[in-house]
Amino acid sequence: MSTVVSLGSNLGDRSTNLLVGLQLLAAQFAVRAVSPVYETAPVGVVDQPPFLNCVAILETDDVAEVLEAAQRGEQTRGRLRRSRWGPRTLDVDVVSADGVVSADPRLTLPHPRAHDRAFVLVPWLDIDPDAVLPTYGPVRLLAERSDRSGLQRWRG
Ligand code: A4P
Ligand code: MG
Repeated sequence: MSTVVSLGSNLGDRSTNLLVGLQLLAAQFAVRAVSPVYETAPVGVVDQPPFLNCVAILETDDVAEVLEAAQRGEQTRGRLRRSRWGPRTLDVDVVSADGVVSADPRLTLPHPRAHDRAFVLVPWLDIDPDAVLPTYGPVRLLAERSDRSGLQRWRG
């Protein structure tokens, strides 16, 4: 099954954090696509440094394994869970897995906040222009409706 993951970092060496997160996922799953990296204004808790964000599409038989790998990746980058939505070295969220819809609190699918987050929708659209978010609809429409003002392509 095709699984979409979102990576974000706003502490430390942000681009290395994303790269290491991607490498850990690539060691376990076939990676179909990786989006460009965007620098994005923080959403939620706004008084924190800007993020680098990107999205990747992976192939897996078991989406729970992607969450486990994502959480291992977060630990590898020494993530400290200080506050919800607060600064982090690496956050890896599972955005969507084909048509799977699940309210399981350990792995809610699609991700409950992905549908209005430009930092997820815009890079996802870059690598899959026909993407659809189960329950919410075409990513192109969701991206158009989202607040894209805080996003810019990151040129390192
Ligand atoms: N969990 C349930 N469903 C999922 C899922 N689909 N993907 C559970 C990943 N995890 C999922 O996650 C808390 C629990 O959610 C885990 O135990 C997992 O089993 P967490 O990653 O430890 O906590 P968190 O990151 O603080 O919360 P969350 O919900 O991931 O935060 P958000 O909503 O992702 O917000 N602004 C910009 N510009 N860029 C960002 O990347 N990120 C956040 C984090 C806020 N603002 C941001 C960004
Ligand atoms: Mg998270």
